Amino acid sequence: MDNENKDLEHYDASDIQVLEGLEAVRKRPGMYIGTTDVKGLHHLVWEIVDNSIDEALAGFCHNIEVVINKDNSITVKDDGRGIPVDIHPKTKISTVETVYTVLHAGGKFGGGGYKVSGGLHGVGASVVNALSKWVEVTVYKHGKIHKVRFENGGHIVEPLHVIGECSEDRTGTTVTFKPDPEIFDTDIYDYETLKVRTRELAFLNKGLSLNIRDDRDLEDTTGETFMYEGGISEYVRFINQEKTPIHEDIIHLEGEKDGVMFEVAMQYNTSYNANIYSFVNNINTHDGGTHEEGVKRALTRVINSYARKNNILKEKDENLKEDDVREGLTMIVSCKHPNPQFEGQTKGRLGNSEVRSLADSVFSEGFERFLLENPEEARTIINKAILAKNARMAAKKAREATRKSDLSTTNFFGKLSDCKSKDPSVSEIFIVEGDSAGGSAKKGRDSMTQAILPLRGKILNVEKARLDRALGNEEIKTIITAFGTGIGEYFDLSKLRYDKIIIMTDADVDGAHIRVLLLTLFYRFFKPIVEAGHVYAAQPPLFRIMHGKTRKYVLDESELYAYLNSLPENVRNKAEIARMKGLGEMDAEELNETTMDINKRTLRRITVDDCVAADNVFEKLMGDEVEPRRQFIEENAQYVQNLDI
Ligand code: 1YM
Repeated sequence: MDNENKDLEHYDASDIQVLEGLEAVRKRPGMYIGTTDVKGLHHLVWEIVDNSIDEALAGFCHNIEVVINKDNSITVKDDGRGIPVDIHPKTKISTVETVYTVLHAGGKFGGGGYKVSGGLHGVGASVVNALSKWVEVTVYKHGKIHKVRFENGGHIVEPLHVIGECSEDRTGTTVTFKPDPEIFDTDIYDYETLKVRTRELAFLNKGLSLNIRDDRDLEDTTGETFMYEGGISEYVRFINQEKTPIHEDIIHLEGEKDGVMFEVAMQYNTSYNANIYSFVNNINTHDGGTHEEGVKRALTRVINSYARKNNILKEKDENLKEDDVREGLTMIVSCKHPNPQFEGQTKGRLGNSEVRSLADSVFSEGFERFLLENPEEARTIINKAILAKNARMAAKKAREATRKSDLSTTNFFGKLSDCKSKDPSVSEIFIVEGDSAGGSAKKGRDSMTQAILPLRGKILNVEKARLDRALGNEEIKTIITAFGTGIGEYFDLSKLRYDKIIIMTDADVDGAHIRVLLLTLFYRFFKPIVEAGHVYAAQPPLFRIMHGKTRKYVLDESELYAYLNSLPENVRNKAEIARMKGLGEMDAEELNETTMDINKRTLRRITVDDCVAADNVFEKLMGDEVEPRRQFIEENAQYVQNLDI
C-alpha cells in the first residue's frame, strides 16, 4: 500500500491495469509457473535465463552467470545488448519496466525477431516480478548503468534511473530477484538442480558459456563454468562416459529450413537400452513428437537399406525394426523453431508436421553418408541391431508363453497368495523380500483384498540383460503373470489385476538393492503402470515405543523425537524404545498394524523420476565400468557393506 502512495504520480490508468495483471499472477501462480513447490521456485530462474539465452541465440550474448546469493536470492547476468531503456511508445514507460510489468511483454515488445527459447509456459520476466519479494534490474548500455527496483509483486519503488557510468562497449543485463516466501512452499534453492539444467543449456547452445555459482557459504563458494564448442555431440559423449561405445566418432548432423533449425548427435554403446532425448527450443520434449519421429523413421529405413545393399541382411531375412536399431543408442535431437506447437496433456510433444520431413531428410542424407564412408562402423552397428532382432524374436516366443501361462500354473500358485477379490479397483499386491517376511505378511494381510508375492532369489538386473533372458527369469515371469497386463506388444494396462503394487522391503541396504532392481524392472517393462501411479513403496517403521499399554510405531528419527516430546515427562522417561531390524522380525499382527492396514499404514507413491534415479544408481553399480562402481562403493561404504554386486 505504502508503495502505491509513494509513487502515485508515477501511475496512471494503464499502470493500474498492469498491477491488476501482476495481481492475477499472484492469485493463480500455478497457471503461470505450474506449481509453487520447489519446482516452481526453480522455474523462476529459467524464465530470466531464457531472456539471456534468446539474446545469445540472436548472436549478441556470449556469457551468462547464475548466482545463488547468501539470502537465497538469485542473480542472472549476461553480456548481451542490455534490455532497451528508452520509452516504449505503447506503454509510455521504459521498455525495461514494460518487460518486467506487462504480462507476455517479452514476445510482443521484442524487436521483431522471434523468441526461440522459452520456459515451460514461456511467460517471462513479469511473472517472476509478480511472484518476487523484490527485483532489481541493472542495464549496462550507452556507457551508462541504469537501474530499476520493484517490491512486493511488481510495485515499482525505484523507477528507472542512472546510477553510474561504464565504458561505451560494456553492455548487458543483470537481474537479481528474491522469490516471495508467501507464494512458495520453500525458498531454498538447490545448487545441484540449477547446475544440471545450466549444464544442459550449455550442451544445447554450443559455444555459449554458462557459469553457475553458490555464494551461500562464503567460506567455500562452489561454482562451475560450462561451455561446449561441440554442443550436443559433447552431450552424447557425456551421457556415454560410463558406457562402452562401439564406434569412436559421434555422428553429428544438422540442417535448416524456413527458419527451423534441426540437429542430431548419436553414438551406439554396448548396452541394451536406448537413451534418446529430444528438445525443442531447449525444452525437453518428453513425449517426443515430429522431430523424433522423423529421425527414428529415417534411422530404421537407412540401416535396412544399407544392410540389404551390402548383403548383411539376406533376402530371406526380415527387416530390422525400430526397436532393433535403437538398441544401445544414445541420441540427442534438438530443434529450434520460431513457432512450435506443443501437444499432449503435459505439452511434451512437438506437433509441427513440417519438422518430420526436415528431420527425416537431414538425418537420412547425413547418416547414409556416414555409413558409406565408415564401412567398419556400419557393420558393427548393423550387427548389433541384428543381435537385438534375434533376441526380440526369442523374447516374443517367451512372451507368448507367459501370456498363455495363467494363474493355474502349479509353480506359480506356490508363490503367489492371491487375494479373494477379483475386483482390481480394491485389490493390492505386496511384493515382499524373503520367505520369512512373506510368511508374516501372509498371516497379517486382509486376504479379501491383499495378495502376497514373496521374492526368493534376487531378481535379474534387466539393465544388463536382453529381453529374452529377462523373460526366462522365474521371478520376473511370476511378476508378469501376477500383474496380468502382459508386456511389450501385448501390454494392456486395463488388464492390471491390482490397483496398488506395493514393494515391501527392509529399510537396509539389501532392501534398497531389491527395491532398485524392482524399480528398474518396472521402468523398463511396465512404465505405464508407474506413470498411472499404481506403484508404491511400503514404509515399515524404524522404531517402536512402548509405555504402559501403549505401543506406538514411527517411521524415522524425526518422528521418534516428535512423539517423545509430545509425551508428559514422567511417561517419556519410562518409555521403551526399540529399533526395528526388519520385516522378518515383526510378527503378523505387528506387520499388519504398522505397514499393511489400509487405515494405519503410510505408502509412498513411486514416480517415473524415482525409477530414473534407480536406473542411474544401476549404471554406477552394475554397469560394465569398474571405476564408477569403485567410487560409488567408496563414497557409500557404510551403506553397502552387505551389498553383493
Ligand atoms: C538477465 C536477464 O533479460 N537480457 C536481455 C533481454 C533483452 C535484450 C537483451 C534485448 C532484446 C532486444 C533488443 C530485442 C530483452 N529485450 C526485450 C525487449 N537478461 C536479459 N538482453 N535489445 C535487447 O529482442 O529486440 C525483452 S527481453 F522487449 F525489450 F525487446
